[in-house]
Amino acid sequence: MTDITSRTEAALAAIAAATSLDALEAERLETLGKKGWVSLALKTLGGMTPEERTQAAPAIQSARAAIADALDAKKAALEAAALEEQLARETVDLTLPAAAAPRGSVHPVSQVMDELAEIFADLGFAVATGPEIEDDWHNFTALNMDETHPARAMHDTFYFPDKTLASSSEAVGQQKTPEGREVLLRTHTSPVQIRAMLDQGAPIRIIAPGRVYRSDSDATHTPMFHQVEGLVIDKGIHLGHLKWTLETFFKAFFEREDITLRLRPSYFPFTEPSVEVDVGYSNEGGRRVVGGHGDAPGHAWMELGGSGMVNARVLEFAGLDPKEWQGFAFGLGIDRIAMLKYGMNDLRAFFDGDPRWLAHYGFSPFDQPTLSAGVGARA
Ligand code: FA5
Repeated sequence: MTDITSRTEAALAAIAAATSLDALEAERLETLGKKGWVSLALKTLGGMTPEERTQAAPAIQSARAAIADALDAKKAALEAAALEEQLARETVDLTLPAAAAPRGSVHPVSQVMDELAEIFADLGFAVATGPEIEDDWHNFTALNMDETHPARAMHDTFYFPDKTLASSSEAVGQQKTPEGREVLLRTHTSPVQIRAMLDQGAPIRIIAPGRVYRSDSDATHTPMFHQVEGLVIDKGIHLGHLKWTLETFFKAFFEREDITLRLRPSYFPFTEPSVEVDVGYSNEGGRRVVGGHGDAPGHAWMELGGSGMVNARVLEFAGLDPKEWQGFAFGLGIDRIAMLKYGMNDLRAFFDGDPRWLAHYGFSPFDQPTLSAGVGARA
């Protein structure tokens, strides 16, 4: 009994003095291990008479419990101290300069979007956004394309099937908004015109860059691509304002003064009159280079987007009085103007995620476009 008490005290002192997990494990084996003295003492209980056992057992069991508790507590303390020490050793000094050059690069589409926003901000345009999952009212109806309008079919729209209506024998239904409008992926950025007019009223001066979707794929068409919408609503707005705005934008964007635009009569249900915007270019060493008059020798015209005066019916759909307010709108393909500025020839490579392509055509994250430093500056 005295022997057990003194051995327990010695074991508890050794546990308290242990300075490493290895020393603690040695003490565990010495006491509670298979051949440890506590385990051996417990085994002797089997050979005792019931009276002897009643007398001896409590001391051995309480020695085992005290040693086991002390081992657990010391183990937790040693582990916590080891973690503290590791955390102190592994601190990172964030004030040190980066050891390696930045690995990622900014995608040309993101760079061109920043360039657009910079140039249009200088012309007093704010950036507006709208949802990519749209409804057919904003994407078509309010833009003067009712349900039977042939232009709806031309947009190769992705609709959302309504799985809740589908059964094995039934055709899959169309997902609808609570107002009964069909849900779709927007086919152009023009629905942002409607949202901006309904939200802000007039006057308005916005651009709306973003992703759009059409079931379409070849070297100059991808199922997801980017457009930038422009919308100006004010009093006394006419086509001259549209032409000046586009010319000023393209001169700043391509960083050339000799940009010549041709406005070609066209048709969009949401603009009247409608014009397509062509720019003069020449071929230099197999590369299209913007600039000059498209009818000049060695030159041609290239289409960059659609535009026109906002149709009076669209103003009415968006709650504005066409007798009081007029406006112009345009929609440009961002990927196409990026191809033209930075010399890529296949649009599909934009979305392959190939690091070699990104390393070649991408931009440094530190190369922020600014008008003073040049919107197309490469680091
Ligand atoms: C439109 O989408 C009209 N919403 C533009 C508009 C806005 C007109 C405001 C008038 C007023 P369009 O379908 O032509 O128009 O597309 C405009 C531009 O998007 C095209 O000139 C082209 O540059 C680009 N584009 C069209 N389809 C694709 C595609 N699949 N892949 C890449 N770019 C495309």
